[in-house]
Amino acid sequence: MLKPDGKASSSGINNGYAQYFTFTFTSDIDISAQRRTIMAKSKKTAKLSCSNSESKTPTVSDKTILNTNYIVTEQAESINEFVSKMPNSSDRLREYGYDNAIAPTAGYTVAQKSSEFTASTCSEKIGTAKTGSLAPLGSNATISSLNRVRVDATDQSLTTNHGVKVSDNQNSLKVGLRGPSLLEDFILREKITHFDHERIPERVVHARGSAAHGYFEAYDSISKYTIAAPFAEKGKKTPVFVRFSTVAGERGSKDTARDARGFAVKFYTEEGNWDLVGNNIPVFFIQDAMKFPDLVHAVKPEPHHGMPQAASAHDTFWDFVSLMPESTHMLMWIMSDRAIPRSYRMMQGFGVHTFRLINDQNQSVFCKFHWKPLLGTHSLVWDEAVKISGVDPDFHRRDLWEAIESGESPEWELGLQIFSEAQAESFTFDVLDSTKLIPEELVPLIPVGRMVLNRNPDNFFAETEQVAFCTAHIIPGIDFSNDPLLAGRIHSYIDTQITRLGGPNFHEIPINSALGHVQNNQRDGMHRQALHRGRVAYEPNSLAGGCPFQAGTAGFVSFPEAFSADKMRGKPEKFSEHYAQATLFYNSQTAIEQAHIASAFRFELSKVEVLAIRDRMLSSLVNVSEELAAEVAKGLGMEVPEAMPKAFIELSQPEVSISPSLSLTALPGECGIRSRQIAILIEDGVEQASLAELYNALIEAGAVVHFVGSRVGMFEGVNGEKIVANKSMENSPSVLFDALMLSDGIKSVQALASNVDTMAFVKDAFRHGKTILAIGAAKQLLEMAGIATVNNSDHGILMTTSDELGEMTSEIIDAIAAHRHLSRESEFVK
Ligand code: HDE
Repeated sequence: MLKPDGKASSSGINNGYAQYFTFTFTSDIDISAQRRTIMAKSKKTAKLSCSNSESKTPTVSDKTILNTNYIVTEQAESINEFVSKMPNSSDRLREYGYDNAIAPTAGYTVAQKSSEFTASTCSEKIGTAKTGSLAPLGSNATISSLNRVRVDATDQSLTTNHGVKVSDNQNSLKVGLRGPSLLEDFILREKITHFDHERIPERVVHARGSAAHGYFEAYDSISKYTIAAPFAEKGKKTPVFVRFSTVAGERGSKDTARDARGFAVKFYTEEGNWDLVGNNIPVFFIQDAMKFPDLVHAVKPEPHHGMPQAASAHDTFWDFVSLMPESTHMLMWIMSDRAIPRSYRMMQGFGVHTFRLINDQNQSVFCKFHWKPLLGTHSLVWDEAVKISGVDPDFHRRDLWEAIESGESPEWELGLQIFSEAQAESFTFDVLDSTKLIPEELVPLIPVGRMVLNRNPDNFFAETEQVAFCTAHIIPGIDFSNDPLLAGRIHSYIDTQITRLGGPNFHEIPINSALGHVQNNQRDGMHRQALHRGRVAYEPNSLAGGCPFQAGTAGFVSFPEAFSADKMRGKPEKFSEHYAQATLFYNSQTAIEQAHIASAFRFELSKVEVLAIRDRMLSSLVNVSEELAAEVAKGLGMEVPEAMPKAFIELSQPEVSISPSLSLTALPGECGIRSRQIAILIEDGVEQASLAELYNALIEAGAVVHFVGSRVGMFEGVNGEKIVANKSMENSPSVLFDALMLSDGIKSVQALASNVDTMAFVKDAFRHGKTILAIGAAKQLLEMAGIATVNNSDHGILMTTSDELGEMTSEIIDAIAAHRHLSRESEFVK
């Protein structure tokens, strides 16, 4: 304790207030009570010093202080009584042995009689507009709904960050109207300083992304397999936040790059946040986390010149993967149309790794997670993806945003592949190898619920950018497998957020905070928001009644997996087989999908400058399919090389040789043409009656219909009707639409025919396999584009007259719902 002269007493307490006093303690009061006494006295003194002159120093004989001392002494006795209810560390006595390890006991805790026992300060009941009043015991205001941080400026004036109203937001402070600006302009400086620091480091991978809120709804309880909260009962809804992303590109890169897509789901459960951080592809390039930095360095822009952006078509990527045969299976997926999705809403999602599910008997099964989109799985074609990246680099972001804004909530079904350890042992591949999938024919999917995304974020930065997914975020009922790739991820995500979000308190950023319950003894760090009450930040404690106490079996208990092995670096033998599933994938594709894979390899390898790398990659492809290798070699003007030597010659026969579910065509979707973007080309003189009929039929079927003109604005129908084009061929070329309708009207068709943009529009729509309808005179536009108008067996080329249009509407809708008519593509894909 400090004496008024500032010298420390033997008790060693120095709380900054004590120096105003000279007093002594009776020896039977413990240290905590002494501290409270000091603080209580200081409180009183503060009041005194406000109302009395500086020279009036209070003394022990002061009646008021004695009175305070009396109250606190009484309180100290209560605290002593409270603390003495934990006479020993009984928890510690129980924490040994196997039984406790698999079923830890809950921590010992003592109920509090009074809130004062655990207060930081005796003055906590003194409330101001800033301090507020005493928070309910056990509460944590940094969690719960985002409402606690929503900000709305309606009817509000401008202020600085510190709440000072800003009179003039146009001019900096100057000497006179033409004089120098002044350093004292704290308003200008605050504004510019904040602006200077607006950017945070982007994600090392998956920097480019878009996200939305929604919910997961369980079809039924699956308590037989897991106690995980989202699956607890039929109809249970769990809030989710989902971020889709590309992998290689930087934050401002194009959406339609050839790439895997991230599919990360944060479930806000009452048992804590569960992040299922997956991709739209069920396998990965590498088997061990040790290789991830190498992979990412290889695919990112080459370090000497920083090119190319958001593209794998360059030497370093193919150099690396051609030397890593384990990546071959993933390469097949990446070169397939899966890597150029039509929409985030039309992608499957996969947890990739094998996880464990744990039930209330502590029994475990293995599990793989699959998301299936209700809209079906659909992709762009490569030429279209390339063109979209110029016309609208935000194509996927816009698509997701606009669909949700218009009430078209995308939906996915969650399916689980559940299998036992014994089954896993029997497979020809290792379930801990992330370059392998489990064919659905081998372990079928069990549908367990659906996910609906129905709300866009309020603020891109605060939510989409600051959301921090971590594979380490799991909840009771779910556990990791020993996949060595997963192990690295469990470390990586938390680590990366510390840099990206500026410290260890990123869990307090509103989008990341849990909904239900967060209490622990972690403290401080950059940007800390929680204002912890009390002086206890350790466990065990008796001063806070043992709180927060360990939850025992009510908390997360790791599955007790038995091990007996040598410590070593290495891979299991089954990991050495790299080609069987690459072949399975290739053989399970339709002919057109196979042709696209060959084209993609051809394109990518044609961008590789070092011929030896092309050759090495071809030699690896020979092991997948000689036909594929030959097709790619032909496209590169090369000979097919010898097959790359395999690590293991003796292979067991794979369980499945064809898996239809691996083709995009396996999921055509259940939504018809809902949310499909349809262009109707118009010009002055358009035949308005049939146009209106078509428009109404398409809108009724749920499509989004746009009138597209040579320019935006008003056009006049053949009978003087007014039609507004909301898009022009210049600002919205054909690649942005799913189907093209060419309207009737001789004058309109002639105007379109004389416009160079029209032919580009029609030819691209044709080339990209889209449904094209020509009404009446518009048939001429097809002919001009070289599209057969007689004996055309293409189901996506439709012709009718204005009078007969009504009879064709269902055929039109079916043709658009087919997504693409790729049979016409044969002339382009080879
Ligand atoms: Fe990631 N990954 N990853 N990853 N990953 C990141 O975390 C990492 C892997 C995936 O929308 C980073 O917050 C390692 C597989 C998604 O915010 C980083 C390894 C799969 C997202 C990271 C992998 C993924 C990330 C970068 C190999 C599919 C975006 C920023 C051991 C199952 C999440 C960040 C979002 C993001 C590390 C492999 C999916 C650096 C070390 C396999 C969807 O922590």
